[in-house]
Amino acid sequence: MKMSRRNWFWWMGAGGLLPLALMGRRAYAQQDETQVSAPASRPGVRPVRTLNGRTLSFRMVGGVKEFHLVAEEVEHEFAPGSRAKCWGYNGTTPGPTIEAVEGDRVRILVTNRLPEHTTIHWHGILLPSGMDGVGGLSQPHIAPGETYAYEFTLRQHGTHMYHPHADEMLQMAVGMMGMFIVHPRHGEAVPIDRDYCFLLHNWALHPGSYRPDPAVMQDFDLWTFNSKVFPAIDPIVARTGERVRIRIGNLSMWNHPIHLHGVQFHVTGSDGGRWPRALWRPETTEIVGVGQTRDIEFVAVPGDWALHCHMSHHTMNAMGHDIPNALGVKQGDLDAAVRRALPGYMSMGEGGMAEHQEHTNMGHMAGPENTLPMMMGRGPFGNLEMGGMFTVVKVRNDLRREDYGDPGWYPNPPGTVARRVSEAPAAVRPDEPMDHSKMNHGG
Ligand SMILES: [Cu+2]
Repeated sequence: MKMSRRNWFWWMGAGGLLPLALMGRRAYAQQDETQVSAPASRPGVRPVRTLNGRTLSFRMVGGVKEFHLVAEEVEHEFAPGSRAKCWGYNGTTPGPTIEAVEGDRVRILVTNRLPEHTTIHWHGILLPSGMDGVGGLSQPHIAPGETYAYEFTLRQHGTHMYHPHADEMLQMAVGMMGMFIVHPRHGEAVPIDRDYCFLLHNWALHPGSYRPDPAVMQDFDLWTFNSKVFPAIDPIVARTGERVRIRIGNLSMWNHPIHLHGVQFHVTGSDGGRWPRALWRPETTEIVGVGQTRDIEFVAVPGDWALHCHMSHHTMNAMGHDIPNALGVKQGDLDAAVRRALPGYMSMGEGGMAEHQEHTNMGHMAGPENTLPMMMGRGPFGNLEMGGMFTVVKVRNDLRREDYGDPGWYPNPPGTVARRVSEAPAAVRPDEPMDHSKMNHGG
């Protein structure tokens, strides 16, 4: 790799000739833009694409791939309109994805710039006990200001994760996690054209607050793919006929049934690596349990296809869970009466909750500071009424191989969109009890 003046500075720093403490975040950013991870250059190995994120760069030191993670506080945006002080690595939550190849010797330097001690556990990776990162059990904690080195040889491939094993409840609740992808040494028997990865997480960022609350166990405000909520989550883009893999890890507090429209995918792997073909199974929803990873694969078919958690509250942004049920309640001029005491008050949901997005889109409901509306996103046909763990798999016939840009909305072929046939409810007859004896069973 070529040596520019900028990464010379980085090299000298990492080599110990300059104190690590002198290196600002800019040094890491430069490191990432001047070095490209090697997996791309191996035949049969396609680098992963971290949704809304990036892969961590490394340098070769005497045959060892050396990575450097800095645990630190980060300014994070879940979507425009919702920011928080979180903790993460190298400036982001989740931290950058570590990518390597089975058989690699890796050294991972971990610098602690947090106000308390930390460690990193390499979740699912086979390694010596003393490299496992459980503070107090496998190693001393990494005190603020200290740098530790982890070093091991990768003896497996698969979709793995990393996270602290020190004050774990708090440190994970505020965003400390990342993915660790190990590619098979001899490439993939069934080649992958596009390989995506993201982590599932949940956050208690109470309306009007700026620090995720680590004490919450169930009623979270934000449900994220790679610490982003819809509509700020990148689309998953592919060309018709390409084989797509999506690697999903879960370090949240809930199990998430992840559902993909448009195809039957195969569940093909986990942190146990890519499974033998006999174990692949067709599904359209796969539960990714807490602490698990799952790989799903499919051949892309053209369209705009929703990919989301099927827990319907997990595709909403901040919402109250203790609200009275207004469905079917005639509210009359109640609102006006309440507004005399509470300016701006608006009750919701007499005929359903979809009106929520109408009100927030039009600015009728300002909502608390630093809080996203419960429902967001606009598609070609109107409001999506979604938030949280939702994105769109966009498959097009005419995409270039290396194009990952958002291609816009799907141009449906004529005659393939559900259509209105009547505006008058009485004009359409509901169904009647069926006489099964008259059914034609074809023989
Ligand atoms: Cu979920």
